Amino acid sequence: MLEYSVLYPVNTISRQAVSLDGMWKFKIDWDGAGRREGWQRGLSEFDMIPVPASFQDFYTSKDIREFVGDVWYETDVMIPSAYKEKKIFLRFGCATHFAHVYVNGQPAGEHEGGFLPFSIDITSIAEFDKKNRISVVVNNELSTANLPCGATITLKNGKKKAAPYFDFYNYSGLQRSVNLVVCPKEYIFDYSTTYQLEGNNAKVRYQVETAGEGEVEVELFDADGAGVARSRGREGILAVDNARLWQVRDAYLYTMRIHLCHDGNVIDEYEDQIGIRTVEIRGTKFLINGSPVYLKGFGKHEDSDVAGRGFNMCMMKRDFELMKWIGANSFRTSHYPYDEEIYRMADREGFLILDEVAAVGLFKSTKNFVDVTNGKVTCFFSLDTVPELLRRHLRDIEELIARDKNHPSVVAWSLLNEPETTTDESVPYIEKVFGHALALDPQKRPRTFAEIKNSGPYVCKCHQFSDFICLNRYYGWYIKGGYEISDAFEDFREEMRQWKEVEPDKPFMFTEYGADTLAMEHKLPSVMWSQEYQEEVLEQLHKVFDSLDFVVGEQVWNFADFQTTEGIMRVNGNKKGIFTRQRQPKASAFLLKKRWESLPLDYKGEEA
Ligand code: CKX
Repeated sequence: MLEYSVLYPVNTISRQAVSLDGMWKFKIDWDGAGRREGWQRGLSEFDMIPVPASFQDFYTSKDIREFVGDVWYETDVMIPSAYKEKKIFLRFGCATHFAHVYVNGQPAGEHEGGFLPFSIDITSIAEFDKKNRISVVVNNELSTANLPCGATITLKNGKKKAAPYFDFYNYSGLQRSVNLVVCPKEYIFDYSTTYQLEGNNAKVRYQVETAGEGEVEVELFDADGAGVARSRGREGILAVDNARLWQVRDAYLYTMRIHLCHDGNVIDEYEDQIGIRTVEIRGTKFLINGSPVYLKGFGKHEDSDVAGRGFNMCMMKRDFELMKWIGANSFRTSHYPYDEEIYRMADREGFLILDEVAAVGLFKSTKNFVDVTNGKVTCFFSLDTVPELLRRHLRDIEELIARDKNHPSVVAWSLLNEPETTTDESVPYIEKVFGHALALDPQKRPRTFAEIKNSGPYVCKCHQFSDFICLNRYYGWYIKGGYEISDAFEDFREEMRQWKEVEPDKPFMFTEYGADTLAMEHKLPSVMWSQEYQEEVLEQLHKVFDSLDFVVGEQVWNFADFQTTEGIMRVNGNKKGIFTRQRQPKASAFLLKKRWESLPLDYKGEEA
């Protein structure tokens, strides 16, 4: 169990979430002097920047954009004496990638890993009826000892440079909301649910963890606010007659209200929305509520102009509208856990999420998008940083499942993206990762990882750990693009024939496929990078998917163009988006809309 509660911050009769979002003081620690000089005692000569946001794209200086090292943030918060008998936490939606937090100059806590929330108990150091200074030093250095993996190199001029082993920009900073969370001294720490469907009825099993003694009462309300079931105790069953299920693109949410009581008096109240649904893999089918579903959608990124990877509520809204317009029903949170608001929106809109931990770059290459296809072996799992990496990876999985386990939209865990799996050393590592997720998830959701071309059917030593197989395949792009495309598709069919031999009883999904395309580029007949070529690649690949009954999902790469490290293979970013970075459609958006609107939800589901 985590040492802090990661429950989403809510306001109830007993709890308050005070947003600390806004303009924060900001200072780049060019020479790494801040910790030594004690900048937590108050920043001087600072700038002001918005939180949440990545800091990189506000500035016109390349040195700031490319800065690697410590950056400092500071704000203050008035804590009234009315909170004296309460527990007071600082809750960060994330800090990318390492954070040390100080309150009034005193060390308050720290966190490793850049994409998950953490809470720091500041009850004993808070000063009442005064402004409390919150200082955070955030470090964005990459290494193979932390997720996502990469290196930090030093240039001849002494400046550091990020060398990611992954294909997205190393945006960093306080990229998600920060809250002061105030709750009673004895409080609800966590809860979880599992579901069992019985005809028209459902059993919702729950578990509540509390910090402190007291009795627990749980009540379930329907969408109109009418009470439908109640129970007492830290564990129990809520019996729901005529349960309305959470269905794909037809979400129904119940409100779960938890009370922690002393002698009949409510000490703490927590409220959340849950969806009643089951997830199961049976044979080669992926089932929601016992019925086969076909997943259509995207690998995405949290990425937008100016805010970078900072949570952008307007973009989130636009993205969901576009996904509905195009007929998608799912997405993968490639390549890291996204902001909590995105999962809440998916819960409401009925989207299926493959929830990915930030385990990307477990293949030692700064051009991994090429090397993961050409058979290169980097012996990643022989690196001496791997034990430390595994510790952090397991911890990230724990934090991910603690945060996301109650979202009906989360239907699978994606535990790695494109790791090297052809060496013996990869096996115990990946086995531990999979075992950990299974042990921690109360709902025992299916687990998977996204496999690269190098991890082919006869050479991958780890596919057996996946409950369903996810493939990232670029036939027609990294593999035999252009006029060779016909060979590419023959090779593709052959690879899938081999996969069926190796994994005959599992469903397969394509979690990446596509082609880079410049939104302004048209060419007849097509050439690579033109809009016409992207359409051709997708059309051909879809034909192969359609011919394979064990392929039960397609998530094209990528939803939108996104920022990457600069290089000769990237035109100011990765351009495989179906939409531009500004969220306007390329020609292939219309092709996908036509296809996805015509595919029934239970496509290929017949014999399940
Ligand atoms: N997959 C051959 C991981 C993504 C990249 C994508 C690409 C690669 C392809 C691997 O993060 O963006 O190169 O477009």
